[in-house]
Amino acid sequence: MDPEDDTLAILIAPHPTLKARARPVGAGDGEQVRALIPRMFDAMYKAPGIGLAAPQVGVKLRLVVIDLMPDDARKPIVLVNPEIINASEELATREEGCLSLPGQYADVTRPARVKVRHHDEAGIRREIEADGLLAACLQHEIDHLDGVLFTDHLSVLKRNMIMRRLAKEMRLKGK
Ligand code: GNR
Ligand code: NI
Repeated sequence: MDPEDDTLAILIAPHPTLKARARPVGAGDGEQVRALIPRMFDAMYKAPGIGLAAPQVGVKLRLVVIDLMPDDARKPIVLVNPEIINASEELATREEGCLSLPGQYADVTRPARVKVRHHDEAGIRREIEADGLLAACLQHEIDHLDGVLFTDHLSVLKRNMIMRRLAKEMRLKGK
């Protein structure tokens, strides 16, 4: 709409970058990562969504931003090179959506609790232990870094149904 809008565009499936494995952020990536983080939060809040992985904005780096906005207050989390170091045997099922599959939702089953090791925006090594929505969101975002979408956790039948419906809806919207 606005030709001056510099909001990062979010890639929509099927796009090859969404299927690619992202590479770890390294020492030489500091400048790009520092510039990207506020723009990723901006695109995520505008969408709106609760998480965004760099490959969704066309950057094949292992970088994620998350904000569940508890009580409508911003609580931004930056994850550089996140790794799941523990996942519970207990599973949980919840409805997921994805900004790269707009308008599509399905129940996804994943480990109920995870422990994630990462670096923050200052390069400090951190760990998060999560359950509930945050656990699902962390796994969903780390999947993006490995070229995996929530539809890859569904049956072939459900996945094909969603992919066809998305293609049709994008065609109708003229996107
Ligand atoms: O906004 C999002 N909501 C969501 C809901 C349940 C599980 C995961 C998510 S992440 C998603 C934003 C997104 O696509 N991140 O990659
Ligand atoms: Ni997503």
